[in-house]
Amino acid sequence: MKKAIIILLIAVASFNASAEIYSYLKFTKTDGTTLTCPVEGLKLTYDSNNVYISHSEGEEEILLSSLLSMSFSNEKSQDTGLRGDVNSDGEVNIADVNAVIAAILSGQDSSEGRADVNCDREVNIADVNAIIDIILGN
Ligand SMILES: [Ca+2]
Ligand SMILES: [Ca+2]
Repeated sequence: MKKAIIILLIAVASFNASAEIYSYLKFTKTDGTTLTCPVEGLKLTYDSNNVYISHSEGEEEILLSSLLSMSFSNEKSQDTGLRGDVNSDGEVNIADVNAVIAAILSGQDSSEGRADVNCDREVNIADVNAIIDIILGN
């Protein structure tokens, strides 16, 4: 918890200087997922449990204890960094299973490789099983 607050204070302190150079602020969470927010109109507030991020495209909140690091970036990351998150919406659920099945049936993987969940360079039923295992927590 203390670490998260320190990271936050450093980020806020360096924010004004960096905001002129970078377009996005990237939050990395302890589960490996990332959240990328546009710097424009960005406002950070926090209480003892959460950091609240308000920006030009909406509002987010992250549990302080799940925040690993923050960094500035010039690219909006499309990859949520979450294994099995084929459609890049930040969650692994049935929609990702459907996305893999669609890739198998069409023979085309439009997910830039994310449909190959088990990383064997093929998109097939084994990847569907891999996502189901992730959903079930195996
Ligand atoms: Ca998903
Ligand atoms: Ca595969």
